[in-house]
Amino acid sequence: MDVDSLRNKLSSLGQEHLLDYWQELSEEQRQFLYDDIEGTNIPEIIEFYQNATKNVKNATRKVDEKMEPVPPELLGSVTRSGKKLKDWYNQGLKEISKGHVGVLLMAGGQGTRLGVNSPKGMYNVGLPSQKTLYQLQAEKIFRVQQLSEAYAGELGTVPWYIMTSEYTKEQTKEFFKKHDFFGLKEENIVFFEQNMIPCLTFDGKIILDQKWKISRAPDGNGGLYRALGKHGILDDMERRGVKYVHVYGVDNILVTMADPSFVGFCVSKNAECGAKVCEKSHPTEQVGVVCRVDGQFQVVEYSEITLKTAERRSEDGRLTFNAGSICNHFFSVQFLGDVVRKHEPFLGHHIAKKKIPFIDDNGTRHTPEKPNGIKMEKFVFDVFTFTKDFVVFEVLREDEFSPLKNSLKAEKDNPITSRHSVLSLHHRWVLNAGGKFVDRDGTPIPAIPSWNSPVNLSRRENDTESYPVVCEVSPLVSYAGEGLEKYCNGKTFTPPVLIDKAFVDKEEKADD
Ligand code: UD2
Repeated sequence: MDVDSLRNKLSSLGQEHLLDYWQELSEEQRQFLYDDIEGTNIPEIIEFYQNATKNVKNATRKVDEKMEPVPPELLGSVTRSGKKLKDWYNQGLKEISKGHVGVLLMAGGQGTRLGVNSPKGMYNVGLPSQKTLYQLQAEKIFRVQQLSEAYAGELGTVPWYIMTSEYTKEQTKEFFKKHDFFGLKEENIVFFEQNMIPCLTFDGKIILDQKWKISRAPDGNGGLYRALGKHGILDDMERRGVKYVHVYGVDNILVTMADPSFVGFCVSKNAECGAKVCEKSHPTEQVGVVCRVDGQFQVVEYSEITLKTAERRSEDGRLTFNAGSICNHFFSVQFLGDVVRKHEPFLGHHIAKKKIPFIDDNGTRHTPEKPNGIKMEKFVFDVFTFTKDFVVFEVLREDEFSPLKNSLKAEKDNPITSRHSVLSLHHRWVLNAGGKFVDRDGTPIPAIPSWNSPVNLSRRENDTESYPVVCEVSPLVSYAGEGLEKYCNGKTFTPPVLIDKAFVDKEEKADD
């Protein structure tokens, strides 16, 4: 260890404080810190910081005047595209059966708002099946492969790429192993790790997490692109013949993996890049909107626009900027290749002010109560600006979007709302397949049950909340409500209902 030269180097970069506790460290800790610092490209971090702070200053000029909605010809919609929807769905199934479609899960986030120590994907929101988010996703992959085989006569594999970070890697991998990869083939699940970068004080000094360790955080979900190149993931996609990738966030319990309609729509439009959106529910809803700024596609965060712009309405009465981003994207592998090889270095970092544990001047570690520093993050959607071949696909929130962001302390996007979203959707599937529901005493449950009716209150079971109707359908039985008629038509169910493989096997046996 050449500590003197390290000290000089740090001093020239304004980061000499990293060695403040050197004298107090054990040999082992010294080696750790030495390697930690030497393994960090500090000039690059400083450049990221300078660019990111410059961007914040420039961003104070509101983007309002430059924003335009996405032109209608680039829009597909599950409610407004009529018969084309079926064609897109079938086209998507064909691509899947040819092995052209992969899914990519961004699971490197720290999940601080949910407040659990394990990766979010391991969370069980308390469905009757007790399945975790990871298991639900795995089973949807399994089922969509089956559907595409049934349609196109060929079984295509949908490889599952899972981006983890230092925070989620070990536990996620162990969890998959413990659950035998949820019935998928191990070789078709590819884990890779995103980069961690140092956390900084507001004036750009690297924070020490321990006297012998730099504080680090994942480099944002846009860290995906660097990681794809670094770990040979792009090569893996090319080797497998994957042409299109559906990229999604871990927390949306309603996510439709490799969604054939979305994939088919994007492919039919020759898009390099696509965003799935939900119509913004009201002007002040806190979601970013997909739009064009200076002619380039972009997601503009709600905090970046004025209320006047957020409230603007078009002639049809809908919000002008209504394409709410739901962290669900389509990319062609060719485009990902361009991003990884050419554009990635030009993606700027966003600054998030956070409470970052630190070592104070006396050498004591603190966890602050107010933000004391910044994490720098790239955003997955910032690559939209690099393409002209971009499309937007609008889906229904009640069918496809219910993110698990918060603990039960919050009213929205918490484990109960996630569970409720699944149960409500599956209840509708069964009704649409011709099923009926009655209470234990045989009283029919109305198709649109009221939340507080006595019928519902009697259904509380072990739950802390009542539901319209407790009804869950396993993804192994139905991916999006299809194929349920034979088990539901003309049948009467008494909640709680779980339509899973065991249920289906029993029904089929009874029919024989
Ligand atoms: C994300 C979207 C937002 C909206 C919202 C809907 C971004 C930057 N923002 O906001 O536009 O669509 O979701 O739910 O996409 N992640 C990583 N590595 C990281 C950070 C995050 O893999 O370093 C993953 C994280 O595990 C999650 C996804 O990216 O699966 C979204 O991250 P988030 O929950 O922090 O983003 P959020 O809710 O602020």
